[in-house]
Amino acid sequence: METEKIRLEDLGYTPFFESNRNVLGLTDYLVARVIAEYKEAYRVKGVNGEYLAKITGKQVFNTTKREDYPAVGDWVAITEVDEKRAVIHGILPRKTILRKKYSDKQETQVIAANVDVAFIIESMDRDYNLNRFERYLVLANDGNIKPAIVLNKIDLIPDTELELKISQIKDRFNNVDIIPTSTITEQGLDELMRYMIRGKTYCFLGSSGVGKSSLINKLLGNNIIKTREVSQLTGRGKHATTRREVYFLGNGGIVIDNPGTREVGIADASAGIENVFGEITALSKKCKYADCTHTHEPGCAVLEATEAQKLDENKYLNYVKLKKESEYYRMTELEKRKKDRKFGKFVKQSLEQLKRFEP
Ligand SMILES: Nc1nc2c(ncn2[C@@H]2O[C@H](COP(=O)(O)OP(=O)(O)OP(=O)(O)O)[C@@H](O)[C@H]2O)c(=O)[nH]1
Ligand SMILES: [Mg+2]
Ligand SMILES: [Zn+2]
Repeated sequence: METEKIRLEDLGYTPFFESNRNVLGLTDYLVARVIAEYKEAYRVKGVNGEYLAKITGKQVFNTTKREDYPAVGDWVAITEVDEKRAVIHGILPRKTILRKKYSDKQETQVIAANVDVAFIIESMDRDYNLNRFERYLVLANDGNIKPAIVLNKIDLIPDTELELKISQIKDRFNNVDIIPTSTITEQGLDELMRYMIRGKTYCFLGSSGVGKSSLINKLLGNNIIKTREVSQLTGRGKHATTRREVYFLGNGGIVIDNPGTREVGIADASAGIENVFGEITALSKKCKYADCTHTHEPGCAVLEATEAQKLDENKYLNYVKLKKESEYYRMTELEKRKKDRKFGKFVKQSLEQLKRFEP
C-alpha cells in the first residue's frame, strides 16, 4: 500500500525551525512534531509517520524546569528505534510558547508550543464572562501568539443578545477578530474554517464544556474526538478531553485540542498584561510616581481616567487584579507570606473602590 509522503511543511515546519536545526548541528537527526503528550512518552509525527517517543536521560535535558521538556506542538530531533518507536534527542527552539500557571502549585505549565493563533472560546450560556477573555488574551500576548475570539453555542441566545455581546467585546478589546459559531446550527463554521491557513497551528482554549472538541470534530468532518455526553446535569464538572492532541484538517490547518481549564492562572506575564491593557499602560506614563500601582496614589492618571469614566471601570479592575496576580507569582515564598496580609488589604481596597464607582 503506497501512502502519500508527508511533508514537514504540512506539519507546520518553517525555515525558522530549519535554520535553528542547522545552527544547533542537529542535521543528522530526523525531525518530528510532538502531537500528543502521555504520562511518560510522546507521540511524534515526521515524514515517515508517527512514533511513540521517549526522551533519554543523558541528552540535552540536563534541566530541572518543566518548561524545558517537550510539549505538544514542539519540534524535536529524533532517531528511529523501529517503525513505531523513537528516541527524542532535543527540542528545536520554540517560535512561540503558551503557558499558564498551575492552580495550586507555583510552577508554570506549557500548554503548547509553536502556536500561530490561539482561539479563545466562550459559550453563550451562564458561564459567559467578559473578564475571562482578558486572561486568555494576556496569555496569548505574552507568548507572542495572535488571539481570536470564538463565541460558541450562539443557538442558545437571540440575535439581539449576540449583537450586544459582540459590541461589548469590541468596546473592551481593540482589534480582536470575533467568530460566532454553533455546532448545532453550523453557523460560523465556514468562517472558522476559512480563518485557518495551511501549515499554521491553531490552539483551542477555553473552559471545560464550551465546545472546543465539538468544533474541531465539525472542522474535521467526523466525530474523531470524544465530546461530553448531552446529559449536562450529570456530566457537570467532568472534563471530556483529558489530553492535548494535534489534529490535521482537510484545509491544511493544524489544530490543538486542549482539556478545558476551570481557571486560567496568570504566571509572570507582565509584558502580556501591558500589551493587552495598552490604554492603561499609555495612561500610566502620566502618573505622578514612576512606580505607581494605580490603586491609591495621588496624581494617578489611571485612577483619574477611571473616575472620569474615560476608562472602563471593569477593565481597570481586571487590570489591577491580573497585575497583582502576575507580581505575586514572581515573589519568593517568604515574601509571599509577608505579603499575604497586605494582599488581603488590597482586595478590600479594590472592593471599596468598586463600590465608589457604582452608580
Ligand atoms: N447548544 C449547543 N451545545 C453545544 C455546542 N457545541 C457543543 N455543545 C455541547 O456542549 C457540550 C460540551 O462540548 P465539548 O465539545 O465536549 O466541550 P469541550 O470544550 O471540548 O470540553 P472539555 O473537553 O471538557 O474541555 C456537549 O454536550 C456538546 O454537545 C453548540 O454550538 N450549541
Ligand atoms: Mg474537549
Ligand atoms: Zn497610576
